[in-house]
Amino acid sequence: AESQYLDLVRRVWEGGVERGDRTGTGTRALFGETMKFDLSDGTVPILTTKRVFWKTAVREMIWFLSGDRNIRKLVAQGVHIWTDWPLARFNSETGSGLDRAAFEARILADDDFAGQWGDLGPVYGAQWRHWPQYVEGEDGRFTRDANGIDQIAALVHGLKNNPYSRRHIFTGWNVAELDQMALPPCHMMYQYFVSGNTLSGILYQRSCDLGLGFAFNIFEAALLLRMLAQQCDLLPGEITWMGADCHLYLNHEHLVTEQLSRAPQDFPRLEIVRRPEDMFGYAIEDFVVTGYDPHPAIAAPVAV
Ligand code: THF
Repeated sequence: AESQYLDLVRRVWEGGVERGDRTGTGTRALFGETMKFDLSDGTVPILTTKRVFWKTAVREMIWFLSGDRNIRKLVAQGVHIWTDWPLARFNSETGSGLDRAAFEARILADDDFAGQWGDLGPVYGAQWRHWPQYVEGEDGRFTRDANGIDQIAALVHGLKNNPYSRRHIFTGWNVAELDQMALPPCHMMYQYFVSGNTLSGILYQRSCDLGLGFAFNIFEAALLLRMLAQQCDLLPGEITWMGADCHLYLNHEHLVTEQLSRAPQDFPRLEIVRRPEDMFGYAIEDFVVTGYDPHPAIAAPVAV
C-alpha cells in the first residue's frame, strides 16, 4: 500500500542525512530501502496522494521498449520529462538561452536539429534492446553487430522456456558506455521470478528521487511486469522495489508536507485490453486505469 512510500518519505525528510549532490540542489537521503506491492488483485501502484500522469509513464515505458534514445517521439506525444537534459546541453554548448517550449518546437520541426540535440546517448532503451555486441572476424578484428543483444526478447524467451531460471535479468548499466549517456540509469536492474503460474519482479534502483521520479519508476516497473505476464501467460504476483540512495531534494519541501498531510486512497486497477504479438507492439490505447481518484497534482522542479 501507499503507506510504505509515505513512511519512507517521512523517514527521509526527518532523519535523512543531508548532502550536496551532482545537481547542486541538496538532498536528504537514506540508503538501502525496500517496498513490496501486491499486483495479484489487478491493482497497480499509482500514488494517490498526488495525481500521477500515468499515461506519460506508459508512453515512456513504450518508448524504452522501442529501443529509442531520442526525445523527439516523446515530445511529439506531449511528454516533456526528458527534455531538460538535452536542453541544458544545447544551451551550455551553444551559449543560447532557449526555453523549453522553443527547444521542443525545434526538435519537432527540424530533423537535423533533433538528431543532433535530441539524442540522450545510449540510455535505457538502447541498452535494453541493443546492448552492444562485438564479434571477432576471421582477421581477428572486432566489429560491432548492427543490432546488438535484445535483452527484452531474451527475457521473454527465458520466462517462457526456462521459467525457473535464476537469470531472468536485464540491465541498463553498461559500464563501458556510462560516459556517453545523458544520465546513467537510475532504475538499473530488473529481475523476475516464476512460481507456479505467477510472475514476480524486483527493481533495483541505485538512486531515487522520491518526490518526482519514484511515482513513475514504481508504476512503470509494475506496468512492465503486467506486460511480461500477459506475454508469457502468467499471472501478476508481487513487485519488490529496492532503492539504494533514496533521496528528497531540499526544494521539494512543499511537496513532502502536502503529500504527508493527505490520506491515501486505494490503488487503482490496470487493464490491458489487447494482447499484442510481442513486448514491442503495445500502444497507449491498450492500457485502461480504473478507480483512480487521486488528490490534486503538485508541481515540483526537477533537478537536472
Ligand atoms: N532526475 C531527477 N532529478 N529526478 C527524476 O525523477 C529523474 N528521472 C528521470 C531521469 N532523471 C531524473 C526522468 N524522469 C518528471 C518525471 C519523471 C522524470 C523527470 C521529471 C516530472 O517532472 N514529473 C512531474 C510532471 C509530469 C508531467 O510532465 O506529466 C510530476 O509531477 O510528476 C526518474 O527516473
